[in-house]
Amino acid sequence: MARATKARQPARQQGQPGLIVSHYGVAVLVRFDADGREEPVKVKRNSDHVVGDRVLVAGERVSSLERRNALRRRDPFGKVRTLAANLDVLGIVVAVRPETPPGLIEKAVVAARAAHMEPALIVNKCDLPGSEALVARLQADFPGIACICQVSAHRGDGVAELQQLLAERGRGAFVGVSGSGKSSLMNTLCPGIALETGELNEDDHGCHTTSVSTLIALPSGGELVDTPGFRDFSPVDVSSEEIALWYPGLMTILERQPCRFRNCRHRQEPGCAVKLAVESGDLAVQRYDLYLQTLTELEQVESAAVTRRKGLPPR
Ligand SMILES: Nc1nc2c(ncn2[C@@H]2O[C@H](COP(=O)(O)OP(=O)(O)O)[C@@H](O)[C@H]2O)c(=O)[nH]1
Ligand SMILES: [Mg+2]
Ligand SMILES: [Zn+2]
Repeated sequence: MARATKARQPARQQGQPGLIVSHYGVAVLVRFDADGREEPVKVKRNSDHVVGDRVLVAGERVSSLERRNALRRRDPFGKVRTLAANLDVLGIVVAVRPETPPGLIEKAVVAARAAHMEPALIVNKCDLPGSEALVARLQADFPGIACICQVSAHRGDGVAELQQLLAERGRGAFVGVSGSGKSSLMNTLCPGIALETGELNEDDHGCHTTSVSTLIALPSGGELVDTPGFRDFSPVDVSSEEIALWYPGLMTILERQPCRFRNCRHRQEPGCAVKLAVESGDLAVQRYDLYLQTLTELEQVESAAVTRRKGLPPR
């Protein structure tokens, strides 16, 4: 029956334009441009549709329109998963407790810049002692980041600033280690959504069929994407060759003074502006080491991908 109906549909059916505002794994909720009506539409479990995608819906068929950008991550099995599309701001949420592992902010900044999203550093829990020192350290370490906000989801400090940022920029998403306060911040920004906070284990989420990702319209303007399991972070769309161009600290050096070789990876190459900056103290050794670590990780991922493509057994 269904097939017969399908066959009768005109081949060039255009479909109705809309926006994916929620994803339930096997269905998406589409908000139609024409009248703002929201309707669920079934999709295949592994279809690449994500929240933030502009789509055309024709009957049961959902086709995504071209994306401006997408936030993607590699899961623990090496598979790349798209989390959200068409974002303007990536809010990197950190706090004095739990500590953010070294290099994670850098990776998130690289991912944001490479995808043309504005990276913003959001220092949450500024009600806790030690926050001032953390902010000072981040300001010194990330002079290239225009927006470093101090907030407290509990006390409400800085929330107005964050609201203004999102209202001005448009659509944002939060990344950061589990426990940094991403859900608490969203609850503060959008009272009434009542996201679970606290001790829940984010790792569980991805495996469950109920895993939902939603676009939340903020009363103060702008939107936030709430995606479960948004913490472990490695840039996906950046190659080992170009990572330095976006890397905090290295980016400014390379803008000022390119290396002798165009494809310099800044390890041992002669005429390397980055090595020179390390030697002269312009670039902190710790920062340089974090870069090398991320570079090596990325090279390993790339060579594993080549091995898979060639069907060779992994090394
Ligand atoms: N002191 C303090 N604790 C906070 C603040 N925001 C969140 N928390 C606490 O930090 C824990 C983790 O918060 P949650 O929002 O679940 O973090 P998520 O894992 O990043 O979503 C919870 O126990 C929150 O109550 C804050 O501004 N100040
Ligand atoms: Mg959470
Ligand atoms: Zn170099």
